[in-house]
Amino acid sequence: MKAGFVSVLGRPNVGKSTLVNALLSRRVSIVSPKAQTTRDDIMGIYNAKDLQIAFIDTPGLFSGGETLYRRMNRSARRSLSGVDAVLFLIDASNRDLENDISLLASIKVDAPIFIVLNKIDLARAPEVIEKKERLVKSFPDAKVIECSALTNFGFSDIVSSLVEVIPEGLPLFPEGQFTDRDESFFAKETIREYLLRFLHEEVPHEAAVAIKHLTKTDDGYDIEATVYVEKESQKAIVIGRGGAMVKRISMSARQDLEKRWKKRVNLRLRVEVLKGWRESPTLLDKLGYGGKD
Ligand SMILES: Nc1nc2c(ncn2[C@@H]2O[C@H](COP(=O)(O)OP(=O)(O)OP(=O)(O)O)[C@@H](O)[C@H]2O)c(=O)[nH]1
Ligand SMILES: [Mg+2]
Repeated sequence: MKAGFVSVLGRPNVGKSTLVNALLSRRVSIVSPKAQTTRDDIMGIYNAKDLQIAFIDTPGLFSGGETLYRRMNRSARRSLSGVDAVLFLIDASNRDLENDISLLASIKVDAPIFIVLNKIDLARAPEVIEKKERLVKSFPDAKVIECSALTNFGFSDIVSSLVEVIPEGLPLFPEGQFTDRDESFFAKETIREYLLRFLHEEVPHEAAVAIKHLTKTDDGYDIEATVYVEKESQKAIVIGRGGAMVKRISMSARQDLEKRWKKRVNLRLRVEVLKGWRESPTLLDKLGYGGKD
């Protein structure tokens, strides 16, 4: 039996969460077309015959000014401690390879790094060849794997490469466990997923979700949650005309959670202004983002 931890790193929007979900055939992490979707490390535990891999999906690495973004970066870099391997994802369809290269060069880790050229379905062959040549020049020891998290292309290559470096050992988690996160986390992230889906860039990026109360009832869950935004104008947008938008978000999140848990869910969603939450270490602690500075 082999068992180990693998950190999944890369710039925002390269497909880290999509890849972890697809490898597990399960939605552990939220996905959206917008950058900075993932804000916390989240584990997706992959089980196969004689093999267990705990993938750590991380927030996209980038240099943003706010305390929230510094904490997201730190959370991603922290995931590297004690890992057996790193999957460093690059968007194969993106022209901006030099940014990925300098980011990868800045990663200090005592474990093998596999470069995964994701979104290969969107890239043209000559583009892929050129990118691979450039990567091999910069990182002669790293293996480059072509992949499409959307079509499951390259997955056997990823798993067999990891198997070579993951140590022999007992399972790290019981077989039925597929994540390290609890129901409150999934409720919070599901609400964020619909904020990201239904609203323009600025609003979901400046919004946080807190689960105020989650209890198990006879037939399901009773949840009370608050969406915090930075400004009154954003509050009005999230609520929508006559409450239409907040209703749409809470109904979609409720149906999604009911499907996930196969239980009835009662969800009450409020919207409040919490000015400066992305800059305040105390508020970030309260909202569960990223530990101490
Ligand atoms: N065409 C294509 N799209 C992909 C692929 N992988 C991911 N995507 C899309 O890319 C977008 C971003 O995917 P995510 O999985 O949220 O990316 P991420 O790296 O986790 O992003 P952050 O959490 O913001 O750092 C989504 O719209 C995905 O559907 C792929 O292999 N091919
Ligand atoms: Mg993500």
